[in-house]
Amino acid sequence: MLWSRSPSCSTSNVLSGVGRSLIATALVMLAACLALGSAAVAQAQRQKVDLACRPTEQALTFLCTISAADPAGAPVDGAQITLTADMPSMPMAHNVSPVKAQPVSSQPGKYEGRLRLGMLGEWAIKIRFEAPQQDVVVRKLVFEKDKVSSNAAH
Ligand SMILES: [Cu+2]
Repeated sequence: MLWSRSPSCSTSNVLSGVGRSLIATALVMLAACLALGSAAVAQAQRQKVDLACRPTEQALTFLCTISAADPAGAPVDGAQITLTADMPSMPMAHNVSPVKAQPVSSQPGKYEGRLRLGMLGEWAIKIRFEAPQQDVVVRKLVFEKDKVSSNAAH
């Protein structure tokens, strides 16, 4: 019967030559679409992170405070945060020890850590969250002897 023969014929046609590469292309496009979709979701649900640093009595040592809020604006409790620092203008030149930020007592959603930088200037501070969800936020700040400011130009 024609009916019983046609499925195997069409399958081998699709899987051979041009047909196979079309399937591969379709799968790649499908994967790309799924990746874009999940990235958009992650963006929409992303927590809000602020960073402020100030000089301490110790030279080149700065106290950095992180404020973390969930997408609805509620303070993030129990966050595991590590701070690292690099100079954008001097890649790989410095090796600042990573610092675990500690919760600030009676200030929900606030964490702080002391960063010891190798020199003054513009640094990119990387705020890495291990919990409650994985996230990495980078903020550029200009560290001076007596103040720290954000560099809006960059
Ligand atoms: Cu430097």
